[in-house]
Amino acid sequence: MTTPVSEPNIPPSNHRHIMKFFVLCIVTLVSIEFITVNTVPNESRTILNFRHKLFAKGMWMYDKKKTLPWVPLQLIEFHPPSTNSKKLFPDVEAGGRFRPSECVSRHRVAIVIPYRNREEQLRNLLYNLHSLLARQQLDYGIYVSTRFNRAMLLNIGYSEAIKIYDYQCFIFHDVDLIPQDDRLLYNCPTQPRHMSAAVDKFKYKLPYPEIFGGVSALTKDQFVKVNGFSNIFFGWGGEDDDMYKRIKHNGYDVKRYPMNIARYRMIKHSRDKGNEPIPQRMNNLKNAAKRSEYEGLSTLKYKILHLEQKKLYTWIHVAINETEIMADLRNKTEMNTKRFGTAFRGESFVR
Ligand code: UDH
Ligand code: NGS
Repeated sequence: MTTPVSEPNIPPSNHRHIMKFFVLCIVTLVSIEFITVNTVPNESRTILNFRHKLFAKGMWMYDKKKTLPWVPLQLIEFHPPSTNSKKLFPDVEAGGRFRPSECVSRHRVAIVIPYRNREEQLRNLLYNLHSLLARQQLDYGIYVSTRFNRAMLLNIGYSEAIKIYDYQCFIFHDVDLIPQDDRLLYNCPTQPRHMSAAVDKFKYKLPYPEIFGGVSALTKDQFVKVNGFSNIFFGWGGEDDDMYKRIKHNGYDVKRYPMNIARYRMIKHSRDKGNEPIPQRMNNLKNAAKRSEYEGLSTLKYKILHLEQKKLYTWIHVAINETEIMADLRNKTEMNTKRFGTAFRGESFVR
C-alpha cells in the first residue's frame, strides 16, 4: 500500500508577498530604532522613541551589558513638579548652597542669574540646575540678582557671591536656558568658556563665532583681569560681545564644549518691556577693549535693597543709578580722550 504523499503546504503567492512585506517592515523598524538610539540625540527623536518613553516611565530596563547610546537616556529635561520644591532638594542648604557629602569637590562655583519678572523660567531653571550640579559633585551656590541691566547684574552677583564664599569660578547664566546634557560640566574653565554654544533656537548651531551670550564661565582671576562685564549696557544687546572683546584684549581665548554636548533649550518668550535693544550698542562696541581698562568691575556701583538666603538660591535685589553710571563713564572717557586722542570717542551715550 502506498501512502498518499501530502502536498507541501505552499501558501498562495499573494500570502507570500504579504509575509515578505511584514518581515521587511519589522527589519526596517528595528534598524531605524537601533540607528536612532545610537546616533540621534534625545530631543531630536520623533516617532521611534517609544523605548525612551517607556524608559522614562520606568517600564523599560536596559540590559546592563549593552552599550549605551551616545547621550545616556537619563539626560532628559527635568520638569519641576507643581508641589513646593523646598522638600525636593533636602541636601541643598539655605541660599541654594550645596557641597557633596561623600568627597571634597575640586570646584567651588557660583552660578549668577540676572533676573526680572520671569518666575516660571526661574523655577524651571533652578529645578534643572540643582538636579544636574549635585550629580556633578560641585561645591556650588546659586545667586539671582534682580533689577535690570544684564551685565551689571552679573557683576553684582559676582561681587556679592565672593563676600559669601571663596568661589573659584563663576557661571553667568540666563534664566531661560536649560542645559540638556550631563556632560556639560559646570566646573572651572582653563580659558573663559562659552557654555551655551548649541541652542535649539539657533538649530543647535553657533550663530556667529564671537557669540558669548547665554551661559558663560570664567575663573575669578580671569573675571578680575578682564575687569568684569561693562556696566553701560542699559537695555538689550551687545554686553556679551563687549565681554568677548575684553577676553581677547586680555590675551585669553574663548573655549567651548563640542556642539553635541553644549546643548541648551531656550524657553520661548517675547521681548520684555524695559529691555529694548540699545540703539547705540554697535557704537559702544567700537572701543570695548580699551574701555575695559577703566570701566567695569572696578567702577561698579550699586545699593543692596534686599539680600535673602532662600531655599534654592540667594536673592539679591539692588538699586542702580543709571544717570550716575553714564556720567562717570562720560568723565572717564573724556579724560582718556585727552590722554590718548580721539580713538576713545567710540561711545555714544544715547540709549
Ligand atoms: N532677563 C530677565 N528679565 C527681563 C529681561 C531679561 O530676567 O525682563 C534676563 C534673563 O536671565 C534672560 C537674560 O536676561 O535670560 C537675557 O535677556 P533676554 O532673554 O531678553 O535676551 P534674549 O537675547 O531674547 O534671550 C531677546 C528677546 C527675543 C525676542 C524674540 C521674539 N521672537
Ligand atoms: C547679537 C547681540 C548679542 C546677542 C546675540 C544673540 O546680535 O548681544 O545677538 O541674541 N549683539 C548685538 O546686538 C551687538 S539672541 O538671538 O539670543 O537674542 O547675545
